[in-house]
Amino acid sequence: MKIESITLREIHMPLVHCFETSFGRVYGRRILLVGVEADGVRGWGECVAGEDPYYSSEWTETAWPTIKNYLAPLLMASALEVGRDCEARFARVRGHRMAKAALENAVWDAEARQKQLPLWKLLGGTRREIACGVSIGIQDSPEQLLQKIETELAAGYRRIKIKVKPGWDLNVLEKIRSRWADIVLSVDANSAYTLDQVEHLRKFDAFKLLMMEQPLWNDEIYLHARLQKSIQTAICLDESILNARDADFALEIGAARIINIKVGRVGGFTEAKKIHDVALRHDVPVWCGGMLESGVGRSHNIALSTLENFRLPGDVSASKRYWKEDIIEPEVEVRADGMIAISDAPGTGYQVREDLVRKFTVREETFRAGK
Ligand code: OSB
Ligand code: MG
Repeated sequence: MKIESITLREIHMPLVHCFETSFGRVYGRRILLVGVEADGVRGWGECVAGEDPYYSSEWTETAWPTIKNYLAPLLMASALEVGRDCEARFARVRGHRMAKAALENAVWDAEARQKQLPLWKLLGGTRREIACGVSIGIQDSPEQLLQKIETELAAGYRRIKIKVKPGWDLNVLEKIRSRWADIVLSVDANSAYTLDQVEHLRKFDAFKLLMMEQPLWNDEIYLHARLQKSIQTAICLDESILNARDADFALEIGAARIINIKVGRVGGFTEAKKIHDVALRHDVPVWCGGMLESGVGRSHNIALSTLENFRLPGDVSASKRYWKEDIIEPEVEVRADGMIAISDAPGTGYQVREDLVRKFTVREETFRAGK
């Protein structure tokens, strides 16, 4: 594949509901989309970096110049065989995984379209439907949270995950469990606790959670193993796992019993697949995390979730939970049984609505090979 040009765009999309984590609240997204042109086909990728450097050190404003000045020129320097080759091509650039993933995934997307294969098959997936959960942000009141949970359960979602932080944790879990004793329930702390709070974290065991996601520091694995020895609830690592070596280490020392794979956080489909394989070898389930993606990133998350070890419901939910109008057609729909049906169409099975992309674009730049 010879990449002839790469178009980088920033689009603005207001969220239907604001989303609050232990980092703060977001009302809308500034999303970078990339389009790669190769041998007459266009592949799409989404950079999942946030508006601020809170979830990770990358954010919208670091991704743009990293793609423009380093990654796009590397990608267009010479032809590559397949999407898998991007990782080696980008290796001299340290970090910037979300920027790398946007390009790498666009190349996989182009490769699937060129080969007239569904992306999920190209990735090695086998599932014909995937299970969906929802991630519910911190609300203004516990009553508001209960109302949201009720709505999502009625929509069929198979796992409820709530965001927690000190002061918004045991009190709300108490209320949720007294109303729904048996629903599949998780918490995500986004590093809101420290190991000094082990006694407090042990109290989560009473609520029969499917998992506790990223309780401690984002750059720490070992201390999660210490915590896991002291609590019954399964720890799931998100922020701490940046590559397959991290995953292998974490599982070997018992720092987690579950891994959340986000394709942006780990630098693209190639590394995501490696983490999937490492977890499978350890007989540890993985699930697909979300980053409030537009339909482009969402459709890639769906394709990835068809791999066999994605054994738990992902944070891959319907377009309408996030957007008044998503930029793909059809929009992502979740069936009443909480599943998404996987399409047999070539590529992602979703078409990018370029009219809407243009409408939402606030800046755009095209880079060409040899320039
Ligand atoms: O930690 O999983 C997270 C959103 C932004 C940043 C981090 C996280 C999240 C979510 C939302 O939980 C998942 C989604 O619905 O896309
Ligand atoms: Mg998380």
